[in-house]
Amino acid sequence: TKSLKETLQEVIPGKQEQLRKLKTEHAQAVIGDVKVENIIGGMRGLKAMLWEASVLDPNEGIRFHGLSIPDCRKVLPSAPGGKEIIAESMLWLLMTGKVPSEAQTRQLSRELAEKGELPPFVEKLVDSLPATLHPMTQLGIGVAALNHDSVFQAAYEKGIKKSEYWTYMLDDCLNLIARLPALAARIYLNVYQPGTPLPAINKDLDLIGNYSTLLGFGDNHNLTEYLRLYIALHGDHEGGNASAHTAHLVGSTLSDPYLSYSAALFALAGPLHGLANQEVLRWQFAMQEEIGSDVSHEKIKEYLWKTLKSGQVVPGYGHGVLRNPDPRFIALQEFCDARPELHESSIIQLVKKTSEVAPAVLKEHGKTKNPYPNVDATSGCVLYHYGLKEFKYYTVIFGVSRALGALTQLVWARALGLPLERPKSLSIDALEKLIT
Ligand code: CMX
Repeated sequence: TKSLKETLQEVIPGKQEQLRKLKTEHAQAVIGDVKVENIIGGMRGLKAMLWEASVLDPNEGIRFHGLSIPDCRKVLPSAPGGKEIIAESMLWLLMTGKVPSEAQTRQLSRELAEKGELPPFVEKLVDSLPATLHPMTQLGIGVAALNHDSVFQAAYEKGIKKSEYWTYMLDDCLNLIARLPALAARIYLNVYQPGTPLPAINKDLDLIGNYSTLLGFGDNHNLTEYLRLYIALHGDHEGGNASAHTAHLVGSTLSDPYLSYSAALFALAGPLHGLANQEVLRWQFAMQEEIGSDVSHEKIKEYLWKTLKSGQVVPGYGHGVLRNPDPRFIALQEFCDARPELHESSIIQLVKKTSEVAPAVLKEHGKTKNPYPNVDATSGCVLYHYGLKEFKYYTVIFGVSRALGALTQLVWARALGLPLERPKSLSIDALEKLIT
């Protein structure tokens, strides 16, 4: 059975050659214009980044190396006794472009479990943080501190060839992914169940099986399966989203993966990005409190208008690229539809009913280019139903997941020798001069 590193070693030369050809034969090819609206509009739509693992089509949604979410759910190995995609099989696909065998998936699970313990000084550091500090801030601090053991940084200091960068990057990336469950679970217990000891990592479990166990939900098979799916689906969403882009930008300075991903987490912690899943639950519960138990489409509509008229965004709706319902939203809805116990959940039903009403209201409101739900509209309510009720923690789970894609790209960026990212900025005066 070939390991992830061995498989990458085989795949990388072909990609390097593909890129070399592109550079030598087509470096001057024009693939788009830069408009003033791109510069003042958050670079929306500007094709300006290389990102290998996934491409987002505005209408169809995400594809990971060409595979749609339904394709992935069919072909990617799950955990023993489970049905959903797991982080390891998604990571393997993102990294190599290939579907791993069952044996390769298990081997990667074991490798990650063996690397999963936190250094004692990071445990102490995280334990010293106040429980009132937002869990995302705690996660970013913990991830940054893990750079103490960066093999890339140590090797760079000794002096290594550019062609070797990616191997050290890969070691760091796998170490970081392996340690995220223990770090994220420690934060959860410190904040919500102080004094509860963290169980040891089980070497026979997959990464998210362990995460669920460390959180205290090891016996909750439904939640564990949901976490597996959630984390696999949130793994990558091409390169331009704020968290992935941040990791890429910081990594382009040859900052190690810990520092790069820590920065990415602080981008994910914004309410227009990853924090939206926390916001959705807060907002849906406020809606439930206001409209009471008699939940009708009409009452939801009134509440939506109230939110919009007060100048706030409707969390969980709209997207920078997507122009249709998010296939990740659809996959999580399908997860709910397939489980009768979830049909009884008032919060899951409220989220579903809201998704039936909100697109028409947002269309009438007329501002957003995409009136449909994104993944954050539904990701939290299932966690809530299955007992993980602390919604300030939800973005941490997103943070455990997004490492899969953002760190994959760091490995590839170094394997492909991508340079320091440094776009040109202009002042308003300079922009005006260019126009006239
Ligand atoms: N509710 C109300 N207004 C919205 C809206 C929503 N859900 N989505 C977009 N708009 C508004 C924008 O605020 C903007 O208003 P202004 O012209 O006054 O600035 C206008 O519609 C046009 O925005 P857009 O081009 O359609 O969307 P953007 O690419 O600028 O922003 C996003 C995308 C996600 C930030 C935005 O849709 C939003 O704020 N959604 C709610 C928060 C959310 O769910 N974020 C999670 C996204 C997924 C993720 O990253 O996790």
